Amino acid sequence: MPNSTDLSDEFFSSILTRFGLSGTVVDAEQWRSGHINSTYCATVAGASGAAPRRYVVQRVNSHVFPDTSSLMHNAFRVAEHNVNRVAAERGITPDEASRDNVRFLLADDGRPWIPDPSSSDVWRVYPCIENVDSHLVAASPALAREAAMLFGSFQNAVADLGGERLAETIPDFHNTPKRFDRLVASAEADVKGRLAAVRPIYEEMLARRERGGRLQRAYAEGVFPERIVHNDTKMSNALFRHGTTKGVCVIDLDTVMPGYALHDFGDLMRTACNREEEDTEDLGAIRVDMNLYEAIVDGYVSSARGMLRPDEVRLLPEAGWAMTMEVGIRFFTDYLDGDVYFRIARPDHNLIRAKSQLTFAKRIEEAMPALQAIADKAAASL
Ligand code: GN1
Ligand code: MG
Repeated sequence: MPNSTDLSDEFFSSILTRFGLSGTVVDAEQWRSGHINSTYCATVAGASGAAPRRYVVQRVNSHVFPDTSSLMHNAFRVAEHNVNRVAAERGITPDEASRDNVRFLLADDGRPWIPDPSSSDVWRVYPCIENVDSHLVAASPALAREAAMLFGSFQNAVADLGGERLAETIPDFHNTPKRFDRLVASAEADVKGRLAAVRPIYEEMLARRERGGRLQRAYAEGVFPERIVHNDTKMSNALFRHGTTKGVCVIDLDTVMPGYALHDFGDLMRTACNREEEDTEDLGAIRVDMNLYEAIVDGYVSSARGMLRPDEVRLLPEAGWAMTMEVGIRFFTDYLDGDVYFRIARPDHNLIRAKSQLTFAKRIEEAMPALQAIADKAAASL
């Protein structure tokens, strides 16, 4: 049966065979949600009457992740730890837990990835988590709360990962001051000559540079410790049981690294408290939905309660601001650089994304007293 992707059934077969799946590939589709890696879902026919099974087959972008081997080493360790933890908590086997949690398959050489035949990218495979939905934005406080609980529980689950410190596969990933430095360098280089037309946005971003270092300063002062965190906690990386608001698991373990728990809350706030999508052009519709915000504070603080310090919880709204600004300046920097990092669907896509994020950051600034009051109350309840 022809599949709808740019790759043939035979290509998917050749990959899946290396992961011990020799059945016939009967269908494949591409999932286009991420901005970096390429994700496909391949259906493999079951042997003699067994039901077909679907597998997520992902190509990891080696331009963004030059050290793909460390990335997969991190992601594999974390996924195994999480699956074992969930299995122990629910009294089920790790295999059963992997139905509802990411668990990478091992290839025939014992590694959880294989090289792409014609590039420095790598391929990995995990059984598809079935009967789930993902959402780009949170349609209700129930969904937002549940997403926050999934990310908080994930932080809890990986907090006791033993062994060596996880590799920093993208150094300074959420170092907002360095992201500002790179923005300035790109504006000075202006390789595509795009700056002149968008200088007011650049100026508005630069005016926020000092504030961009608040979390790093708090960390340096010992307000909160480094932890193992997910680092890409957008709403769409939380899965829900199909048709319900019941959380199933978090996906996308590419950037699990040592970092700040606050950044995980912040990136969720960026995507779950704004009812408009990341690339909306309707800037006037962007606002902070206080009901969604209250829901994620409640969900996150209740699920990560044992780990969090009161002074850390007081910084939750600042983290939402920081992650929104940071992602905004990363989109803008990429626009100035000529769109070399984030995948785009139209020429000004990164500029549109940057404008929406800057707008949401401004709405957070205006809402800050109300946001802070809710965080302070949660901190006092610890
Ligand atoms: C990228 O590819 P995706 O959608 O999982 C990016 C995140 C950004 C996000 C913005 C490795 O994530 O940091 O927050 O786009 N991932 C990387 O939507 O840079
Ligand atoms: Mg990601």
